[in-house]
Amino acid sequence: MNFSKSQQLFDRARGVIPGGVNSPVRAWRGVGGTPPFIARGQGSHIFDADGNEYIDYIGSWGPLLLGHRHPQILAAIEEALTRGTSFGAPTEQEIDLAETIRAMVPSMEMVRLVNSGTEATMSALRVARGFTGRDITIKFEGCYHGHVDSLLVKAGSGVATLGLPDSPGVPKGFSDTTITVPYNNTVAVAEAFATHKGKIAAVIVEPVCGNMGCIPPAPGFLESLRTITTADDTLLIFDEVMTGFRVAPGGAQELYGIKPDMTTLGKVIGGGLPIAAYGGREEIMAHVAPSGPIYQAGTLSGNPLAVSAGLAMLRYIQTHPEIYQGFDEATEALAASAPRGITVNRVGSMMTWFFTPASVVDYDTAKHSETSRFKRFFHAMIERGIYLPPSQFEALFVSTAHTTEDLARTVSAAKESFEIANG
Ligand code: KE4
Repeated sequence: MNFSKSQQLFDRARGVIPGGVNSPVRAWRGVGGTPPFIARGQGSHIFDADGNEYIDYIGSWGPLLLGHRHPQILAAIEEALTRGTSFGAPTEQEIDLAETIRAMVPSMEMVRLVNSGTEATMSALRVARGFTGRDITIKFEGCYHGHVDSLLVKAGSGVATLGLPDSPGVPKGFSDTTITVPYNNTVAVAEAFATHKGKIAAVIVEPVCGNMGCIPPAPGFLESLRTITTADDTLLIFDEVMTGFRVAPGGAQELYGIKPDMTTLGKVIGGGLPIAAYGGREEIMAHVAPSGPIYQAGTLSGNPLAVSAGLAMLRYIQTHPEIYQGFDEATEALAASAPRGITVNRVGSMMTWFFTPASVVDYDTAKHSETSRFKRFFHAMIERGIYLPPSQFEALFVSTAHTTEDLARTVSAAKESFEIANG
């Protein structure tokens, strides 16, 4: 494949944008090489500046459940455009979207719209601390909740460890109140609660992890989080920015039957436009300004274009519940292409091929993956026109736009690429 135009653009971009990208993972640091600069997308395919065509399994990192340029999403945005782009004032469509979210995710009795997943998780944590009057929060190693200062934390070794900042610029005071424990480890969570009884404001968790690669919750893990948080009046926050509307119409909380106290959403609810949300029990959300004292605000929160795209997306999901069966079948076909020695984790249409024979249940086991083999696999797939997340520690996404031909081509390319990776 020829990447010369992308190379020129990448050189130019690095002169004015840090690393040449507006989000680090896009720079291909995890796999090396030049990231294609994308010119356009259509359905399940994207086209780069050199005219190369790919089957797209990133889907903008999750938002494009229906693929690129779905006609109903485009029509909604075009209709909204006839009325303007932004007002900084309440609109009827924001109520429609909040009511639709509540109908699909009933634990979200009240909803606040924001502009990114990071804003949603940052705000949810602030509300949890303000509501409980406590400062400590628990997160899980390998889970990513956006670039919130207090969540950019790398645990010390062991469990129930108060975290250390994982990024320069995060004052130690911010991370001092964050405990990081291994995912799927209920003993570690219990130890943290025993050590900090009555002081933990919230546990925030990806109910299906996507940010260390796809890792499902172990049987009983989410139930144990629900039990232990309830017992200590701690709020359970499901970060469903990635899983919301993707693993089921009502997200992971519907799939696993667990009712969190708060939920964060993003990605899919905007259909590709910038929007996110947080919400939960009315008694909690009543504390959010201006109805309560916990401040949170945003110039473009509830933006009419993003809201219109989100409404079209959610209404499509509501009227096409069969897509989830389709996701299972399509993604299972990809999963089945993995040879011995590759561990596949999949929940619905999110999936990861881990280059390790051992089961992957948390960050430590995910890190056993041989990233050198993943890199060879990744580049072999790109050469065959298959566009995967450029990291072993990300999930790929299947959309309704992926055809049986796309999947057959991908399976065939994967078989060749696994050979090359293992060669
Ligand atoms: P944003 O601030 O990027 O909209 O959302 C942050 C976030 C919060 N919670 C979860 C579970 C998430 O997966 C994310 C963002 N996901 C990454 C993909 N691993 C976004 C890709 C990127 O950082 O460019």
